[in-house]
Amino acid sequence: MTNTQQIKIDSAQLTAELDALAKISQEPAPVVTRVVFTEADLRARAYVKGLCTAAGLDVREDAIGNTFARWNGSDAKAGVVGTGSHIDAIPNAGMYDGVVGVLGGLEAIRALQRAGYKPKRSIELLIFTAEEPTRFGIGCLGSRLLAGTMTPDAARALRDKQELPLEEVRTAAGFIGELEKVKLPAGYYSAFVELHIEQGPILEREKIPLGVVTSIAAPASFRLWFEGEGGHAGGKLMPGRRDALVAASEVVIATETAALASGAVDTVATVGVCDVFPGAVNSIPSRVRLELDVRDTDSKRRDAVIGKILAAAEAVGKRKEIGVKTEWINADEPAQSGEEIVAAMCAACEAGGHNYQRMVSRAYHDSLFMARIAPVAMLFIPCRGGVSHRPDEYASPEDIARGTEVLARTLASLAG
Ligand code: HGY
Ligand code: MN
Ligand code: MN
Repeated sequence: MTNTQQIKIDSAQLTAELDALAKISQEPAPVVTRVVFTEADLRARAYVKGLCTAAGLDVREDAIGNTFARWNGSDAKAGVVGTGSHIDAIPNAGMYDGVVGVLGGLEAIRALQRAGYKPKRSIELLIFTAEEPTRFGIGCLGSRLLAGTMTPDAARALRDKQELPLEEVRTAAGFIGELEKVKLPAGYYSAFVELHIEQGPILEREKIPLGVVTSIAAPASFRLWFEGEGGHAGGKLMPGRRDALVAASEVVIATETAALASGAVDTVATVGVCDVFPGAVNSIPSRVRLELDVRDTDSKRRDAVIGKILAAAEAVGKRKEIGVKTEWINADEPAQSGEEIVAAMCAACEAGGHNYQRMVSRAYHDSLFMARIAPVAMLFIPCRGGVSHRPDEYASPEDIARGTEVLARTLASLAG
């Protein structure tokens, strides 16, 4: 293992690169919006690829835009050690979510190069396409295809909010080739580690600078459509109205009630989208589309909560004569981190004299799908107030440098 004294993180360079990437956004600073395959996303990809090339890494992209920057090891036949995350950002987001794992991963590699470390196993930095569900409605599109948990046909069926098919959007963005070639062969990676901000309050509250993630909660999301009658807000009297939004509102309340009643703190449920049609103040809502996100570290408990939500939707539909339709988006299993990767990460924290704690990830990440094809672990750093997916998301240069240093040591121990 590399002498830890030699691993020096260039925090000023890393901070400058984080700031430069943050400026590549569809919205003016401090807001970061970088939706997949938009012009801003492509500029951001070009910027990071330029940094990888400057570091002497071999860069390639697959048909969905997953980007691989490889530091060749001496044993070309051995399984590769992967690290990385995403650079796409939801609307009105911050500058650290995902990006810390990509630029921190690159700086970890550069720090190892500066320390004279020579990997046996190749080390590969990944930028996953579309970790966020913003454009195509499902998260982790790139890592799902790469891990083979989503079929190319299922991906080809996806359309964005403007009804543009994925195939049209990805090829227009310059990503051609067959989606069938995205899935990696078994054993391609011997390990995958992802550095990420916690997106929660625990590390900051407990004043612990690092979190070693032992499991990633299981996300599920689905749409509920409510079809009522609509009509004139003045002329139609209250009795006999079939107001789709009133029915949907009962289900929104039932969603929170079901999550709170699950008996576990790990159960969370959110109605993040509510589209009302026709959306005129003087017109009774005739159609409502809800999008729901339900998660838990235990998928059975999660599914029991979803069952209660669907039962509430059916009941209100019957009572108010409102048509209710369910459209599934995803229901994934949780992921357990690989014991040997967790051990390497804990040893790397201890080698640097850094305090850490083992913890759960309640947000999902590309590691959730990389865990289907390789042993994984995530390394969390604190984010101020636990805030994320907002422009005031913040991680300090010290916390980022510490996480990057531990990532570098972890990569060095895994790559032999
Ligand atoms: O929603 C999530 O957990 C992730 O930030 N996309
Ligand atoms: Mn996110
Ligand atoms: Mn993320």
